Amino acid sequence: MEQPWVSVIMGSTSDWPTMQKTCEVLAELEIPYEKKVVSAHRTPDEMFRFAEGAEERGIRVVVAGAGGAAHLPGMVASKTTLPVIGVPIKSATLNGVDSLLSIVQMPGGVPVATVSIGKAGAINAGLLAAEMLGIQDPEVRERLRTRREAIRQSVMENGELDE
Ligand code: RP5
Repeated sequence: MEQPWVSVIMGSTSDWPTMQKTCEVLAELEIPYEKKVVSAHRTPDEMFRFAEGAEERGIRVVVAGAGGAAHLPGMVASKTTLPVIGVPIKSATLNGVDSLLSIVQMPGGVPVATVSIGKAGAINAGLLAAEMLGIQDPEVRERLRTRREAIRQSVMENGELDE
């Protein structure tokens, strides 16, 4: 199997419909990734093992999705100097504002790059991971440029509003 560059982790299988969007973007940009459930609350020892071993396994960026009291991205970030992108899952009770605040409010010293709540955030997490990898990989940069151009074209062709 191809060495994954990005590890997409999530606190629960219930996060998958959101985190799938990150994986779709990575697949589209031909970036090798792995995906797994790692829970800060339910599998804390496995979470630490994951975070401590990620760099040695060749992972370059971690995308972590979590909902509610969403400790996963911050806890993983505390055990690695790989960049960690946090995706706040849209929770049922507070619409993901709980997840957002839990992830974004890291104290100075241990960063988590936090994207927006839900599927838009998950898409942007995949793109942000690709942009990080693109710093050193011209092919990834080119694929990102092509994707942006397709978005521009789509707006140019379909953006006229009817009278
Ligand atoms: C978090 O608790 C997960 O990230 C998930 O968003 C939330 C609810 O998990 P389940 O009860 O659906 O497994 O740890």
